[in-house]
Amino acid sequence: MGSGYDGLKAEFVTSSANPETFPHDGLPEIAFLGRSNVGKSSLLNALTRRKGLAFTSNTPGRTQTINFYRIDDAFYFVDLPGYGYARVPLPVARQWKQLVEHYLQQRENLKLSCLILDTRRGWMDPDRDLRRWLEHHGRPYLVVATKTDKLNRSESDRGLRAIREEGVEPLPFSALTGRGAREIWLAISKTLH
Ligand SMILES: Nc1nc2c(ncn2[C@@H]2O[C@H](COP(=O)(O)OP(=O)(O)OP(=O)(O)O)[C@@H](O)[C@H]2O)c(=O)[nH]1
Ligand SMILES: [Mg+2]
Repeated sequence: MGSGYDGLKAEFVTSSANPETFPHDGLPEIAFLGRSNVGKSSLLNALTRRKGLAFTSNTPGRTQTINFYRIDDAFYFVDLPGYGYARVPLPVARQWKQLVEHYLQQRENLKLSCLILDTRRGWMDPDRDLRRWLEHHGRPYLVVATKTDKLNRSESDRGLRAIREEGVEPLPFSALTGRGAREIWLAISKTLH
């Protein structure tokens, strides 16, 4: 799909609702996790500087499958469906849980999860559950506080402080301005090397 940012190659590989169709070339994976509509796909697009790579939308719960994007033929960005969208019918929610839990529990290639929070909202119960779950399963993660552009300086400081108060240092980010992309790349690179 061509190259762009610093010669970075980013290509959509597959959209999967079934572990049997996950890629099996063994490349390491970085997953993007968070509530529905929090900005997972936008983060992925901002990091690769490909606006239309991962599908973004105003309709929460748009991404229902696990989407794999191969970066530089070296690793995958994995866009996971969001949680906490109340209007998703129960069987769909169950299916989500099964699919995502399977991925997070079984996937050996998974090296790092980016747990994304909305800086305006901070930790919500499903985020806390997911964090506990990742810790319980010994999965490394980093916390990204997104949409900082929607807040002024003091509001965003307050939001970041509230996130920090629960014991993790968030990486502030904005898909709109690109704030924080460098720091997130740095954390990802450390994991991959
Ligand atoms: N202002 C601003 N808007 C953002 C930012 N990140 C995401 N958005 C907007 O928030 C909405 C949801 O973004 P997505 O990236 O589709 O969110 P998602 O987490 O992938 O959503 P699902 O796949 O439905 O779970 C879109 O309208 C984005 O344009 C950001 O940093 N700043
Ligand atoms: Mg999405």
